[in-house]
Amino acid sequence: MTISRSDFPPGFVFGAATAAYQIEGHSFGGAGSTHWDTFAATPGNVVRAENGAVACDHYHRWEADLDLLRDGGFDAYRFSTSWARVMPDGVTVNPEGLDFYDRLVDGMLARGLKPFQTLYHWELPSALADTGGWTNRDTAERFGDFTQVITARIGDRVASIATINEPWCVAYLSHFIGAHAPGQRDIRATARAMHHILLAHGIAVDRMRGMGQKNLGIVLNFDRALPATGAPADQAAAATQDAIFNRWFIEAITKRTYPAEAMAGFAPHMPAHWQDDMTQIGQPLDWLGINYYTRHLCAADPGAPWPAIRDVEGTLPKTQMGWEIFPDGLHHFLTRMSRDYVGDLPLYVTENGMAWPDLVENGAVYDPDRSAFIDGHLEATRRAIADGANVQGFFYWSLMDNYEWALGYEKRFGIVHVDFETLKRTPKASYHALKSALSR
Ligand code: IFM
Repeated sequence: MTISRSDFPPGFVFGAATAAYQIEGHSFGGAGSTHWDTFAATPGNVVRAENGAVACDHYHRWEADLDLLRDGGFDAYRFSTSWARVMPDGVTVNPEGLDFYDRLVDGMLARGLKPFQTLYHWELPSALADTGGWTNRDTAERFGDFTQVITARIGDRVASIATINEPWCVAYLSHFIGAHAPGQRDIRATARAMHHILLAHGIAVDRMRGMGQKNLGIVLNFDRALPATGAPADQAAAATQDAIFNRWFIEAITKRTYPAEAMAGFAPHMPAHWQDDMTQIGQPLDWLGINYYTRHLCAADPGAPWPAIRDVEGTLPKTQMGWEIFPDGLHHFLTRMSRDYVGDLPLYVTENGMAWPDLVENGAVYDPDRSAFIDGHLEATRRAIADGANVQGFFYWSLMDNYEWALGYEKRFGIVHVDFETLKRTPKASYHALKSALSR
């Protein structure tokens, strides 16, 4: 890698990220059923019907996993605390679950790692899915209760807390496209989830501020939406895609409005009196997390129902996910967020990474494409800082290969390889490259 720690301002935080359901092993420690367990058990939803029952067995191997972060020279670890582990039925507290996160946070501190916590990274307790999940306003209140319980236990030791990871995935990918749990394809359910997930964010922030908690943020995912051609219809398609994906959540939080291009579809399906929630949703944040992976080329799809957008395949090199590699998009969103929405508020790149079909050969994993990917995106981050964005950290997704949701265990994002038969960890060449970059 050409870039190094010394290319960034003093105090810039380098970390790696994971999420509870993707690594812990959900069959351990008294965790309750989640909508991902039932989604995965339904034929056709997940590759080989794989689920997070064992995942990387991080629940038992967390100490060695934290050692990898410390030994790699990282400053921080972005992890999530599973609602269904802490409250298996969404309401009743499981002391074993709280104890696990207590140990984990102490383990980070003992290794000099700053704990960056995320409260919701998608494992909704099944009992709450039964009552409508994110289409039901009450789920947002229950999320506030969970927030208070986990914060009372570990809030004194975490460096920062994000409420929700990638609300677009929670709402649109899961209720409109149907690719993630609960696998709905319904515009009314989507409009409600798009609003209630933001309400959950607002309620959680309120509850934590009431407890005196500091350093609160949210993690949004962004995807550069570009018109496939210069035709006005394709430009309009890209603008609609941008409104649904990139503007909906940040504009609710910073401007207390929803973009007109997205309301063109959702307005008739919004929950009653949604406007009354916008003050609670739009309260000040301490930081904003940006997850960025790729771009999409959008074309109009005349005659199709709203949003009438068709994806056009791009020609840039792609990762194992089929996602084009486009570091410029990261620079775009970092500078755009500062300029158009949050000014000087601290920004973190909370996820960025690539999947590749890595193999262990002679005990090592050679993944030069990943090192180049990280180099390119760190360079884009450095440029955004030079252009005035207040970026304070970068987290690689992911520390280790894990459960890639509907794509099962096939897509490998880690800088540490996991053999899903033996659960053996093998740091890849990119782990060593990043370690070397962080030491310079
Ligand atoms: O694995 C996911 C993660 O859970 C959320 N952000 C994107 C990653 C890669 O798809």
